[in-house]
Amino acid sequence: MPMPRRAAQAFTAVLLAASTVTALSHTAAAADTLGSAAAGKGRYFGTAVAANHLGESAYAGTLDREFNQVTPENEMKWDATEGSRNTFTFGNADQIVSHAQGQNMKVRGHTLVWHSQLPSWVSGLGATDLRSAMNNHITQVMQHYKGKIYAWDVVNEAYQDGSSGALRSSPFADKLGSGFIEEAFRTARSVDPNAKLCYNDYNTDGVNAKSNAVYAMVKDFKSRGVPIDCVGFQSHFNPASPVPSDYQANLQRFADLGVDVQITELDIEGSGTAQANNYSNVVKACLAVTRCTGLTVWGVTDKYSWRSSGTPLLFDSNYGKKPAYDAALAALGGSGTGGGDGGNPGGNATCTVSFARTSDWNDGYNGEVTVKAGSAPINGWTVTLTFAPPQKVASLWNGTPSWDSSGSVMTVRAASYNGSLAAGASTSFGFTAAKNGNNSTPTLGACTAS
Ligand code: 9MR
Repeated sequence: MPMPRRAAQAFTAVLLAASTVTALSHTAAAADTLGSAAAGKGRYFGTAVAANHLGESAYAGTLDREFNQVTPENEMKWDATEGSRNTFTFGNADQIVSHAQGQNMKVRGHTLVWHSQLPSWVSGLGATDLRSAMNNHITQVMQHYKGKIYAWDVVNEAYQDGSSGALRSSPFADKLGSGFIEEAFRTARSVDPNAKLCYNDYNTDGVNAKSNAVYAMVKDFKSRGVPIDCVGFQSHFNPASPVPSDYQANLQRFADLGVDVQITELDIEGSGTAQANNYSNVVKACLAVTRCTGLTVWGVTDKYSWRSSGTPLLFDSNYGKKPAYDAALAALGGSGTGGGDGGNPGGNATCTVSFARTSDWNDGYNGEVTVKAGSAPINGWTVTLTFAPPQKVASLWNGTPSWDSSGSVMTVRAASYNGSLAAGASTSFGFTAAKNGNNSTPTLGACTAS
């Protein structure tokens, strides 16, 4: 539900701004959840899910409201499903699948053949035994879920990082050779011909030696008729591993090989504007590639993220919508009711402002004004501050100031570089004021957006 206080604030801002706002084009009935907005673009928007959180009402409530696809985060992995040879355990994964079916969500099966979360009995096998164990695992697990899975990550993370372009060392590669991937896909097709069969990996999000190796494999599979339908790009991003500039181009070159592509484990460490812009860019990249059929974030909330300290997801640990959420929703063409303008009709370009005194000394102080876009992207903003005479602004940064004739009302427009904000994103400008004997705080006027 909308947050009444913020909605009211933003609505006031819209009323005040009405005469100066340039309305952006507005879809009459814009979708207001990630899943419905993505569906409007012919895509799904999903999340990784952990069975042990499904009993938490805020978790399940957010999941059911926002997402229309799930990937079990750990429950379908080899260690969870076949901890001892030929004894299969599906309880936790079944819980996720039945929850998803009840909500009409697609399920991505994750994952059949992976070097990690692999029970030690598998690593200990000789080649012949390993081959039959691998094929048996694929067969039993896929058989159990036949008809319920739209896509399987048949093989996960088979390639090395770095420049070698080689397969990573694993029991499968080391004992069966590179043919294990082809064999896994052929077995998978024979078990459930209706499931999409995907290869999934990380650090393959841009064009690099690793993605080139996967590309060569997919191209080879397509040319020889080895069954493969899709490639998953995990997209785990952080400052050391940012969204690559050729992300979209990389998705496109795989799509051009005749496979679907998906963003499968998206999370982007960070906060605020930077994180929001990154999410927006990733969503836009998928939408720009016709065969990019959907996106999955790697968890519902920062609270349970595998990288929780990097706050990489769309909902904070209290299930509040983050600027990244608003940005993702806006990029999908949706319109939010949470972090932005309260979903008011026609309220497209809106912003809100807040003020902080960031330092203070005898004769002066520094002020910082944070401008936050509402639930639609904005192209410009204007903020007014009224100073108590004889205070004077001595300098100002990250904005373009002008003064009224009295010299005490300052209007600040965006600088050339910080007027465009993704939905929910923020920026700030700062100034130094001379107190001239008056220590009061300036009065902050409404924010207007265009
Ligand atoms: O999110 C998963 C975390 O809970 C597990 O502890 C971890 C163990 O390997 O796996 C995480 O999920 C991984 C996914 O299955 C494959 N790509 C990388 C993901 C993050 O490590």
